[in-house]
Amino acid sequence: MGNHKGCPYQKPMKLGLGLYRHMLTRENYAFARQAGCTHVVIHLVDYFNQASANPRDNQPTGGKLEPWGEAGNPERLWSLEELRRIRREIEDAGLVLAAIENLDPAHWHDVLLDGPERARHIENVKTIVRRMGEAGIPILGYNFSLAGVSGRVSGPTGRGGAISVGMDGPVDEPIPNGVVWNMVYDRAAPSGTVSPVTSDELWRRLQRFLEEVIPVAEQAGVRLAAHPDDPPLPTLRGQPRLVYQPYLYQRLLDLVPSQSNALELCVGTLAEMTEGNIYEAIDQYSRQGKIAYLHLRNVAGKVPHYRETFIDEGDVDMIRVLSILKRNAFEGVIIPDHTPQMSCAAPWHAGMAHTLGYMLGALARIQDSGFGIQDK
Ligand SMILES: [Mn+2]
Repeated sequence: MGNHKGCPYQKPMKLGLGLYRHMLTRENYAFARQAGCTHVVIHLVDYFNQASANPRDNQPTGGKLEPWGEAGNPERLWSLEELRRIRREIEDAGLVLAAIENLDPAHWHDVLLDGPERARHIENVKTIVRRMGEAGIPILGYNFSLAGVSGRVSGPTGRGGAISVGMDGPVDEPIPNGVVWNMVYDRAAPSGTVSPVTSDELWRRLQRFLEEVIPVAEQAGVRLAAHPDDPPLPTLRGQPRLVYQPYLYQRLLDLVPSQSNALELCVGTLAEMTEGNIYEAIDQYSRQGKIAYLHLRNVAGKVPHYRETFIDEGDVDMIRVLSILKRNAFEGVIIPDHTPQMSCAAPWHAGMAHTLGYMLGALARIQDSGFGIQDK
């Protein structure tokens, strides 16, 4: 980390690609390399499991209120052997495995819900963190959220009629029992809905989680990286949200100060927030060396009315974002978050290739020009 502003020996930022579980194939690793990536971030949760409303060629969308899909096997944690195998396959393809993004609700739902299996679920998270350390995977992205990514709408709202997602006002339907963070973890749950909790209670759950897991992460050489609440509303489906304004990231960091308590900073989600300033937020958190890795996407509007856009349009000046990161000596991985779907046989891949090409150009401009050092 360190804070060597303008140091001529500063390492460049790294370009990566996020791949969903069903995309962990040699073909997609080759695609990442061809598009100029050196790193990948992988998802091991299958968001698309048993979900007809959630096509595999798009980011996980679901319906406005329907969950993405079914959570994994609660009895089967990701094994050390599996983690090592995936890392080896990625390295054989000439790439570096930078991070695993997201925990499976099957393994930790009662940490989020403070349910009867909490003690076992905290041990699950610790076990996963230890195994990641042993497998040499340095970052675990997570999202401490009950409602997750609900309430978005999908339609041809992108440039040229590209299918994109956004929000058309808040959604207040409560979460059904057996569902948390967009996924069904118990098909047989009794009917009814998850009782609302207070914001203070949810912050206490997060604090307890960090106090128990961060020491294990420090020992394992793994950084936990928190994604903000997307969409960033103060409440969603009757439940509180944690990081729905830029300053709330600092509250999360200050709960347990540690190099292992870090951020999966999502530029799109921060830009959707109603307060603060995206550039000041990126400066604040990159200056502290707290960004483990970064999601990059553009957006037009703010909650509860916004649309995800292509990277080269929308409200956020990406060159300015990258300049701030360079100035603060950010040496981590940047991945495209999601993009609108392009009209062709491979809508997801085309959107990613477009974004990665833009980012290569932007990074070349930043690296060569000394732009970041001058941008005060
Ligand atoms: Mn994101």
